[in-house]
Amino acid sequence: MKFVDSAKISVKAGDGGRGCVSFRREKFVPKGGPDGGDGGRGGHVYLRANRQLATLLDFKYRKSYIADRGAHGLGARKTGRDGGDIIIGVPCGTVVRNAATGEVMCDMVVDGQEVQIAKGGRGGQGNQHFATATRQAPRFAQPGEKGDEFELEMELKLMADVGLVGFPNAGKSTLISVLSAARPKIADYPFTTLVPNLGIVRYEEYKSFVMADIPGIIEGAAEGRGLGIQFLRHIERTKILLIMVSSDSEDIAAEYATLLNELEKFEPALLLKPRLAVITKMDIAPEDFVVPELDAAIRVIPISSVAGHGLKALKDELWKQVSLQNQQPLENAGN
Ligand SMILES: Nc1nc2c(ncn2[C@@H]2O[C@H](COP(=O)(O)OP(=O)(O)OP(=O)(O)O)[C@@H](O)[C@H]2O)c(=O)[nH]1
Ligand SMILES: [Mg+2]
Repeated sequence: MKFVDSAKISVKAGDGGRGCVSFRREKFVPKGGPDGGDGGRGGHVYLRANRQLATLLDFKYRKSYIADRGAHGLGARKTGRDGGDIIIGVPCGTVVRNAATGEVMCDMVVDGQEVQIAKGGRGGQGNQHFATATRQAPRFAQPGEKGDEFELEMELKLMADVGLVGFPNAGKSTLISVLSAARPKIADYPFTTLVPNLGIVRYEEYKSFVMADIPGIIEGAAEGRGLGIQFLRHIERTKILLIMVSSDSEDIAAEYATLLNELEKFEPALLLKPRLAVITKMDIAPEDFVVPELDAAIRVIPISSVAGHGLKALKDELWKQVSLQNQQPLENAGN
């Protein structure tokens, strides 16, 4: 599975229409005043995030997007028509850079987010505006302004909805392998996973969400122990965190607290995300195992990826949370 997808396109907003030079002509009025209308505005180019789109593949086939120019002004003070705007759909998670400078122009995050990426040129003023007491017959008008023009570099980062967080060996990769088509390496030694894996979890018919399996975290990860925590940036944008602790952990509550603590050291905002906890490997838990309460506000779901226990309840709960987040209104959508 490919996580980063990129494309380069050029966009050009429409130029403004020219202002018109014209003089009123009426029967019996030999020398009418200036009546040249203004040019229309050139079309803008917008980008709009669309969660139905999954890749940047379309841009391999079409690389150039040019909006119409504004129509030129006409006599009798008629303003030219504005050029039509263009809206280019991009998948959520597309970062857009100005190819010439490398500067990030926008980050398309939320479904429906719209950004004006290239501004159409203003129409020029017609000669009707330039008449003064001493210059009653201006024979000039303004040209239209140029529309913006950019080469854009787009990069799509597939955004995970759910990020798996746990100590090494907690069973993160095993969970993603039973819930999705992802086939990460699974082994009974710590730090099996070195790079994040993404998997698409199908839910009922037609529904799905993306899960990110990342390397294990240990106490002191923020100070560089284990694999460190830099890979936590892969879950910075997930909607939900799934905190995973194995049923054979020596102290489940302490392990849970350590994980939250390391998350907080990386980025305090991570703790503001909705989260769920699972106790994994319930198939090897002793008979008298009691599912602990970890945090008053969150649900703790016991599961076994190997035996398939609790997975339906987990998927139901994850879907519920993901769709709740999807319904959030546009906020922090960037510019
Ligand atoms: N009995 C049992 N073993 C499990 C279960 N889930 C995972 N394991 C085992 O636990 C070990 C670690 O599993 P992984 O899925 O690789 O764990 P991880 O959290 O991805 O580990 P790292 O990538 O090292 O962080 C493997 O030997 C798995 O077979 C489970 O539900 N029951
Ligand atoms: Mg793993």
